[in-house]
Amino acid sequence: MQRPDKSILLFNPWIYDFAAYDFWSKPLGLLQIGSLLKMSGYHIELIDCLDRFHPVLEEFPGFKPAQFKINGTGKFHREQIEKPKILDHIPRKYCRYGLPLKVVRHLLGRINRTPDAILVTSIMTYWYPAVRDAVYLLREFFPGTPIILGGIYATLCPEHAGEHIRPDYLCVGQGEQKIFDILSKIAGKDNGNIPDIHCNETPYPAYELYPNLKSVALITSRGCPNRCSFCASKLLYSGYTRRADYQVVDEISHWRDTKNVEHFAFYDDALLHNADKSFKPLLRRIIERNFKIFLHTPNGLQPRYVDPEFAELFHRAGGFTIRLSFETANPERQKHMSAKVTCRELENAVHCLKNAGFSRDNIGVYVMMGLPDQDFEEVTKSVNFVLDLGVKVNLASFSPIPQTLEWRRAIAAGLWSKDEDLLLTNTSIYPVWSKTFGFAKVEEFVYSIKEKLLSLNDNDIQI
Ligand code: B12
Ligand code: SF4
Repeated sequence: MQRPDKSILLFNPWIYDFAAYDFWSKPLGLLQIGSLLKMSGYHIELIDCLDRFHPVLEEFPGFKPAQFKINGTGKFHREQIEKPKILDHIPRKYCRYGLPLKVVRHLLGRINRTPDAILVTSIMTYWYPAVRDAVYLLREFFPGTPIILGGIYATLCPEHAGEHIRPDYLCVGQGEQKIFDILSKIAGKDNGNIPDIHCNETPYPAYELYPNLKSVALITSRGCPNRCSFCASKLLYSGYTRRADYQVVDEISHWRDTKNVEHFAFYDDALLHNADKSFKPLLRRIIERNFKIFLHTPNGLQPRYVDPEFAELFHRAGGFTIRLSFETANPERQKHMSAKVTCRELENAVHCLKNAGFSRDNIGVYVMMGLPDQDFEEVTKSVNFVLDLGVKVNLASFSPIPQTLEWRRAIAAGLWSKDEDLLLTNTSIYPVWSKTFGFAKVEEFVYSIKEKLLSLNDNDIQI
């Protein structure tokens, strides 16, 4: 049954932060839900405040669609905004990253049909003020239209989201089924034709809604079999499921052919889990199709599963940017944090990747800093260990995500409290370390590392 009389607006809010950079960012969950709704007959529109390439920018003097970097990443537009009071002590600019406010107002004003419902997504928990402002704005333009909030923040902190965002409906967890229940409630009747979302024929995320699509975020699997102490993966999805290879390859082919997309970023939590039966066959299919594309793995790969066969297949398939999850060179911490990696395994992974043809510039290793009982020396040692392997370091600052093991540890150690404002979990302010050593001292340390990395021509530091 077609329902073109019913219209839905998908909305991806801005980022409010001290820093943000576009690593092929896409609101994948929102786009998946959008495509299911489209398949079931709704008219769908999208405003993605993080779309750097929106042609509407050309209509505004002084703004231009972003420049395109060779690897598909780049800077967001940004406007300085008032810092929330609780972050007043941080001597840095706080900004709205993404499309300028007046451009978003213009896009909203251009919608000539009041939506029947608005779907808003949310990503980092500490970006909630941007979600709140987006909801205010949407209410100003479409008073009376129900607003449904979902996503990672909504799932990890539902009470907080209910209180601070006040959506009309809140979706906690996976949204594919729940959205139809919510829309039924709104319509006051059974929604009828819910598409079969268990089969492997789920529609591709609604990327066709982007007027100028440069990169696509893909997932081949959902969930993670590991249980790292700092990670929220299990809280977001406790199972582990995979898509069929052919479906992923067909999706790549579809966006390559219809939208000329060359950059594909995998958003999987555990891309290499059971790789012999999953990701390797997928790479073989990609190689057979000879797509001429660039593949990126911004989420760290587990070094243990990087073997010569994977490295070679990935290189031949178009592998371009690789991130490896290491976190620390401290063997004790490796054991109790995740038991997912050892120093030897990282060495081996780097060796395989270099042998397959990947250069230093393509390989980045995540080193974590700011954990509750971690000191500067451990981080320095870990950074040096990675640099000695001749690859790049990506510093990742620890954020105590509510309900994770590391969050509990921080509370038990008296370094954190249950009721801490989510804004203080922002990675840019080194949440736990700032409390232990003071922000200024931590920043000094981080800058010393940054300078060291820059002196090695490392221009891709993520902090
Ligand atoms: C891909 C990813 C990234 C990408 C970018 C993601 C993006 N969109 O911009 C990269 C690699 C760049 C990244 C970076 C970081 N990330 Co990250 N990332 C993820 C990851 C693995 C997947 C997110 C995703 O897209 N999933 C797939 C989609 C399909 O799922 P989904 O969005 O949840 O959507 C479903 C539901 O939520 C719901 N839904 C979603 N929206 C809506 C809307 C409505 C209306 C409804 C009804 C339903 C609904 O339905 C969808 C389908 O079922 C998550 C972990 C995870 N498992 O989610 C971490 C995660 C979000 N990242 C996290 C962190 C900490 C980071 C970093 C800060 C790490 C660091 N220290 O440097 C950085 C910084 C980010 C930044 N400044 O941009 C944390 C979040 C912590 C927090 N406090 O919120 C997570 C949860 C991982 C973790 N450690 O536990 N990340
Ligand atoms: S391997 Fe990655 S996704 Fe899985 S639990 Fe550890 S950090 Fe989270």
